[in-house]
Amino acid sequence: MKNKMSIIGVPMDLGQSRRGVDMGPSAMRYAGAIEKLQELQIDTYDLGDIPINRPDQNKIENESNLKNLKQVSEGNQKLAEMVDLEIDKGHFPLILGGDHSIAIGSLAGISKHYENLGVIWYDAHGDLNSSETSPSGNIHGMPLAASLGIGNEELTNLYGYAPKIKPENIVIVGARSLDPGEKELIREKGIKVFTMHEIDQMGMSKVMQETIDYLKERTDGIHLSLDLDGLDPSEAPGVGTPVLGGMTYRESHLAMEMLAEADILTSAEFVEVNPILDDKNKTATVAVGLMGSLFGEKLK
Ligand code: B3U
Ligand code: MN
Ligand code: MN
Repeated sequence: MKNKMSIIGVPMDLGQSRRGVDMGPSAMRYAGAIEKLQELQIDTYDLGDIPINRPDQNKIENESNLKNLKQVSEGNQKLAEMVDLEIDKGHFPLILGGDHSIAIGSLAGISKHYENLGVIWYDAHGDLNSSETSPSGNIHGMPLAASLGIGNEELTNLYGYAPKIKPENIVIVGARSLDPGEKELIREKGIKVFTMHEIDQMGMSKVMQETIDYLKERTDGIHLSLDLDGLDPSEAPGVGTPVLGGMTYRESHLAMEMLAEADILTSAEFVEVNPILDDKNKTATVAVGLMGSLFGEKLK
């Protein structure tokens, strides 16, 4: 991994309906994210938080069923530009969310630099909905589909190109809440998914080894998109859409340690930490602990 890391906070809560996830970057900073990275002798460049515009409550700007489409795309455009620039400098981008809609901007900025960007989507959800299949109109349920070029054009064509990624370069880990349209897309595109069923049956070690081997041979860069709701709500309660039966704290640390050892990541993001719904900043603290394992705590 590159030793220079740029940290970008994205206080975005407009991709879903519960307020508070905009405080995710603050919560992870407060839990010691930057200090943790510095302890690991990483050269950190903290770029602060991207300004996110609020929707004007007096104006109905939305013509589609997608909530806050304009503000979500504006925020993501800024994020894409910033990520692109940091990679140009040779830095590893670490993005702190914010709801998962920000992955649209992250991937838009990152993917410019790779022919075959791999993505590990660590999440209870598939985030593969489009405006047609979404049950909620929440854009945080759409970033993976948008990055594949599926859905509303303002999202799919963000940063002026589409698609950002290819279906065969994606691995979803921890899924246990998939909508019918998402299941259909997974089947149609042949997306590799390790649901909780596979994790229970095979064990996390084998799941991660297969994920690493699969992506290593076909990609030229790998982004980790880690949604804290991938973990079980008993261990990460501060998330907007908790789903029972998730990956444990221990399984998650093992997954991060295996990624550190394989040394394959070129960018990462931690999203959906909501301190308002949390128990004494437990979820942000778990996120920072996972960053420790991901960036080599056990190897140093
Ligand atoms: N699949 C549902 C729920 C959801 C997606 N991502 C989260 N929740 N965090 C949807 O609204 O698209
Ligand atoms: Mn998600
Ligand atoms: Mn999720």
